[in-house]
Amino acid sequence: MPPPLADALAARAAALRAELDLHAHRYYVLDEPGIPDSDYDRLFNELQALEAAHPGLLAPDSPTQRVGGKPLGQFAAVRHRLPMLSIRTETNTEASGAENFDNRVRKELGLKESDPPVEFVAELKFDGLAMSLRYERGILVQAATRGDGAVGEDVTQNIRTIRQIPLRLPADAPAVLEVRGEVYMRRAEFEALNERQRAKIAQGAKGEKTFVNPRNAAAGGVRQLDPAIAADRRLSFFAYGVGEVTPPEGGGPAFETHLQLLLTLKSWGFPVAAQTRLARGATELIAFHEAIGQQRDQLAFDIDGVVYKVNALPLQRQMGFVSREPRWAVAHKYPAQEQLTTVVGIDIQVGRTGKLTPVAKLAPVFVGGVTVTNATLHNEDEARRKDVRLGDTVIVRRAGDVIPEVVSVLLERRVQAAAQFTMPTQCPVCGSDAVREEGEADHRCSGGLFCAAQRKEAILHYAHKRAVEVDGLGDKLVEQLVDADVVRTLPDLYRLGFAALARLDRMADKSAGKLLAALEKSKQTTLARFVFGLGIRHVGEATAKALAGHFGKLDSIMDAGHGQLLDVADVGPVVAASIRTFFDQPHNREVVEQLRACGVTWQEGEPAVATWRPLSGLTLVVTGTLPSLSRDEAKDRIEAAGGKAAGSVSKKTDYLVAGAEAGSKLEKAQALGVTVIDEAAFLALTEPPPA
Ligand code: 5U1
Repeated sequence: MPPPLADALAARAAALRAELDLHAHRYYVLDEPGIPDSDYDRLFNELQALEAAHPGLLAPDSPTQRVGGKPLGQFAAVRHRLPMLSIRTETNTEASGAENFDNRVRKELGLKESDPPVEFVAELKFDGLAMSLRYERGILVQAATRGDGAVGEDVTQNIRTIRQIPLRLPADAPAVLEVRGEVYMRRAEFEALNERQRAKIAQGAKGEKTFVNPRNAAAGGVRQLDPAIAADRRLSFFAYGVGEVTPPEGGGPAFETHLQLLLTLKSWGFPVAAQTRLARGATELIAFHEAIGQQRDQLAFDIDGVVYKVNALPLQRQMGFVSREPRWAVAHKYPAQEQLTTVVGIDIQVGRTGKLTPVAKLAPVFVGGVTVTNATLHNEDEARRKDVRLGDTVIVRRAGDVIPEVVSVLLERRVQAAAQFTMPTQCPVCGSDAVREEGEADHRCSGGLFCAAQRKEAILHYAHKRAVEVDGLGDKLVEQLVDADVVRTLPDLYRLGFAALARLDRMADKSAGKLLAALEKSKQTTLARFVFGLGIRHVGEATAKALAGHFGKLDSIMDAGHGQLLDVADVGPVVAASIRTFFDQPHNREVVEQLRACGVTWQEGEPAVATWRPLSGLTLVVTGTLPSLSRDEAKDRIEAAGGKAAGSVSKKTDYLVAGAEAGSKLEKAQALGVTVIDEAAFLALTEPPPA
């Protein structure tokens, strides 16, 4: 006989829940998805529809109920049945930190030197917030923060949104089980959250902010009264211990060791960090501390140390605890990766490629294992986004070998109203214009060869075998020449004498002679090699060849306008602007003249047959009714002559072609001083030459 309908629906709901729980565990805890997202969504939707149609089937442990709750007015207080202990911290970050703990344990246990090593469990110390999860008859009934260890806050609604935390446990779980662990945020989720926050701020959302680190974002998420906001933080959880445990009638698993306990928690669906290990004696603790220290920056989440625990539970009980800290456990820290310090200045550093980087000068601070006095602010936009100012208190971060950076400013500690940061308009090293090209984040010094900061790079580039080629002028030698101030600009290379060279370290007479001969040889070059050798930004070998072929003469390249440069195959607006900026700097022209004066020569040629592009680089707007041309015909003529046809008048408009009844565009052009021409003048301008 088929089961009554109600039973069949309840059975289907139970089957769907079991299947969804299984796949959520595989996905969120084991990181091994078993079905595609779309299949999961289909099962989820079916369960949701079933529960909506039959509210009697709804259950608090249903996966559909993770974000079910309404915003709270405040959190209720929770008295922990067993206190939530904290952990003693070993701040000695060296290997001896582990030895100290091992010695203490051995002493407490009355072990002699000849006794075997103590068995420990070594775990990660997650940088999150401690949580106690209470399950009664297998159902999550309460999640509470540590608070003062005796009384915490009931944050169950928010914790239910964490997909890694089971809402229901398998049948072999104890009647009452409190799982202790850490709620944290994965780094990728933290970055994504801040990305979303930045987008909201950019759109003018009020009261939004970015978060300083994953721990703050996680703690803030747990303390949200609205569970929808907590859900949006996509928090995670690791289990590392238990509180109250009441075995089911007939007894439950009797744990002998801490490791056994962790493995059992894992079997009940809780995430336990994969790095957890058994370690015998101080030597293995030290090895664990070192190994995890190496992996620390590659982990998907922040840790601030490792934890050692005596493995045998009877020994733990024997040792007990002092003032809320067990004697059988310790957190062995790593050097902090974040510290507070103050900004004593903001300098501009000029890199070897001319990039200008704002750098915060800091009151010395020990962070990430070294003393830090500088932190990069990357570029103008970053410096302004973080709004770092002189005198500010800032959080500095140094993770692994990464360059230290300012994470954020503590605005509440800003005492003096220093000015907002602005990028200088001139290179602080050579005084050339600092240029930020369209679409680029960085400012660059346009000084090129003239700028001391870029000199070594510029000389090496000039001497490269695909450029002017000075055989034997490698980086060590260039370094010496520049550091000894023997070579300041490229022409100085050709002024080097035998005596000056022979004075350099490791420079034998023979090598000096060889270099002088190579320099002499390099004077005979080609225009393309010379132009490439100048190191103009965006001008690679192919572009240099195209420029040489197109113009034939160096002076023509140096004097070409933006529009003329655009006529060269391979040259777009960015490259054209870069060439112009380079030759607009008097120092760069001076260097070129001096190189020529030193005897650097090449065969000049005729310009390539000029293509007819009289409107190259110019923008025209057509308005009103022209006597003979339609709008489209006029547009075609502009483009055929190499110009750009625009729809509206602006400061960038070069000509307005005005016909009858020209209206507001004519008025605007006149107001802006744009040249206005009639159709006759336009036809004359765009008349192609006779074939
Ligand atoms: N991995 C781990 N973290 N952690 C933090 N274990 C662990 N144990 C703790 C704490 C506060 O406390 C117990 C030793 C009581």
